[in-house]
Amino acid sequence: PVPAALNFRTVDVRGRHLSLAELRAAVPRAQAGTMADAEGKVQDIISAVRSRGFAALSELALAFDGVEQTNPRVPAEALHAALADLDPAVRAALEESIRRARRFADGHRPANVDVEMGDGAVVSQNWVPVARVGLYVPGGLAVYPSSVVMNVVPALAAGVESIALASPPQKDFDGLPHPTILAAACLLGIDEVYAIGGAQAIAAFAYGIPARGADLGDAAGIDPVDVVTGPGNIFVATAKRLVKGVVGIDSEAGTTEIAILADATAQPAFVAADLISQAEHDPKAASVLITDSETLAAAVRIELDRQAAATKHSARVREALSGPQSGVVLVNDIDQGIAACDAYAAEHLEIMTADAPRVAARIRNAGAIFVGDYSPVSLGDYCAGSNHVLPTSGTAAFSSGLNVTTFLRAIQVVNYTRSALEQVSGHIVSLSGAEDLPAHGDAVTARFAAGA
Ligand code: HSO
Ligand code: ZN
Repeated sequence: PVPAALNFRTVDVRGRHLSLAELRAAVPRAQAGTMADAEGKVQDIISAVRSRGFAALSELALAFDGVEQTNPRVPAEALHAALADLDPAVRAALEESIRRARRFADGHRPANVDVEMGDGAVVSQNWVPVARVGLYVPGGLAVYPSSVVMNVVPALAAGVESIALASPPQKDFDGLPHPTILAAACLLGIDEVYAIGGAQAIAAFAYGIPARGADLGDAAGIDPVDVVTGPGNIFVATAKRLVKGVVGIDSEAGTTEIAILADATAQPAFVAADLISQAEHDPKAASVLITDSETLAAAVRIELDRQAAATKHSARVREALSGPQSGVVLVNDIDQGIAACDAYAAEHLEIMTADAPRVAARIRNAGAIFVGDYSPVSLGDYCAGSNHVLPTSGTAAFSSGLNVTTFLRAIQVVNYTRSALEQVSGHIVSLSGAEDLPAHGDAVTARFAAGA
């Protein structure tokens, strides 16, 4: 039977001048409250993991993953065996992906600076890696060895010394994460890998898990980390939001989104294929087309119906495209299109317009931008060199995708000589007086008092 046409909805903002707030309200978006709904459940999981450690982890592995688990640590032999068994074509692809990600990471590591503020007055900014990180690799409807690359490569390039990785236990693989994930970890030299999924993995990393004694079957503990990164579903994104402050996080990289800004010059088949490629991740994934061309919108609809019916994960794709989070936004012109893109702040934004680089340069809010007909999101997902762990649900307006600086802190170092301090001492005394904090000024004048 031919499935009914997709319910890919239309939002028409043409002929109206909408403010940023109005545009934000108009663009397709998952129903508000989705994250709030998850929050209660996720908080319970975090509390259980904090208070009962390994015992809670094994209960959650049984409940969520259907796996009996006593110790989530993946044995080194399993990592090596997975790499030995890896399909050579997948290995070659991972190696190329790693090479490009490394090259890009090395290219954007920020340089330390020493700035001379005056004679004998130096202020430096040094980028220092955090000591330990916990990287999360999802494994629900799909398995994500590519996310191993995206998490690990920038952490290594930043100089992080201790790297732990978690991914959900799989019933079909003896309760270990998927073998391709283990192989990718092994390829990158990561040996601390845990079979822990979802919010419980984020909690285990944030708070650590105490070692278990011989009475309960020895297990080394999990040390808490400084930063947790990685993409995931709504539960993972919510868990990251809840532990933020206890640890650093990259961004809320939740259910995936693609927006495409296209005009009449775009290829409808490419546009549809790219919208479908991200809808394939999750029935809640968002695929949004923003265009000033009704003709293109109509042609894309035809392509979507055709391609969505034929694709492997048709049911999931159709659900994602028919949800309130997906649809086409009809705009007056490219200027209003750019405003709509900024209001939406997509995780991934493709530009398929005339003079795409110029249009791309005008975008302010996006996790990553893909320019022209030959830079699809799936290139970035696997092999561009860019990162695919990116801010979702509008958080691209204030946060960045995973990159080397995610794992670095900028430490400012102040080094003034006696005479350099003396030069500004009067100003310090004035300001300390103005703030009624005279001891601040005294700390300076004490150094220049007779006999000092
Ligand atoms: N598009 C996803 C990443 C991914 N796609 C991994 C395929 N594998 C979120 O950026
Ligand atoms: Zn993807």
